[in-house]
Amino acid sequence: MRIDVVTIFPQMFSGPLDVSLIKRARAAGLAKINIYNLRDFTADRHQTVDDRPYGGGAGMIFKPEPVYRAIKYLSRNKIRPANRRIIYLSPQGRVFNQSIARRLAKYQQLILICGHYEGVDERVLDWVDEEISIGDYVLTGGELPALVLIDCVVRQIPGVVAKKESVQNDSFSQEYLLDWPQYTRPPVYQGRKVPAVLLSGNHQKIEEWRRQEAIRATRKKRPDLYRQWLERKKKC
Ligand code: 9WO
Repeated sequence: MRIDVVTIFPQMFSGPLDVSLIKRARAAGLAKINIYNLRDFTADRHQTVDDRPYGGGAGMIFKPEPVYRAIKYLSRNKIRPANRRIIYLSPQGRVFNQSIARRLAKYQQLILICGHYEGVDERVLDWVDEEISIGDYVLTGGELPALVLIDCVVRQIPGVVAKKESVQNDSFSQEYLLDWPQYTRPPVYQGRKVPAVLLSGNHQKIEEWRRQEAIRATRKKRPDLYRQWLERKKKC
């Protein structure tokens, strides 16, 4: 998979994409992530990316031309349009979740457009396949949401997370349950004991305990998810 990011702050991407799992996925060639500066797609001497909105009001918005040139440039490859997704990160988008991540992981190329200031000229959305939000809050730009999306999508690419079961066992992956409580050594810390079942060596008992605890945690911490889980269970 290839992920191309268009931003006016490329610096924001060095660091998060150069550590841990994402770093390994890139080194292994499983995820080819490239960051492009929107200013490189301008045609004027001052590399202007923004302008004042018609109708007045505070602030600036992205001009359409540089964004169009960036999209055109990044679409100049052998990938069929059906295998490419152009995404704009904004609070107006569909709220991101694990199933969107799983769907996006199947594309050959993602082009992520990061807005800034007060947004983009509405005509930019004509070239965008989907608008995605990572939650109901406003940030200074689409860069952090792009990083969230990349992190989540890349670990869905086969081979990125070492054990196949690790990705499948995650919260949300199979059936919208939260993680079960986890413990490591020491067996007693500050008077708090690790549940005996986990030390028992009885793997069937451990599996049953984990599932019950996952259900309990979901009901307590995320009643909204618990209701969804109950609904899905009824159907099966
Ligand atoms: C700022 C602003 C100021 C005055 C009047 C209207 C305004 N709209 C905005 C605004 O929404 N700015 C956005 C900043 C434009 C797109 C990039 N920015 C952004 C993306 N902020 N938050 C996101 C975002 C993206 C995905 N998920 C959550 C938040």
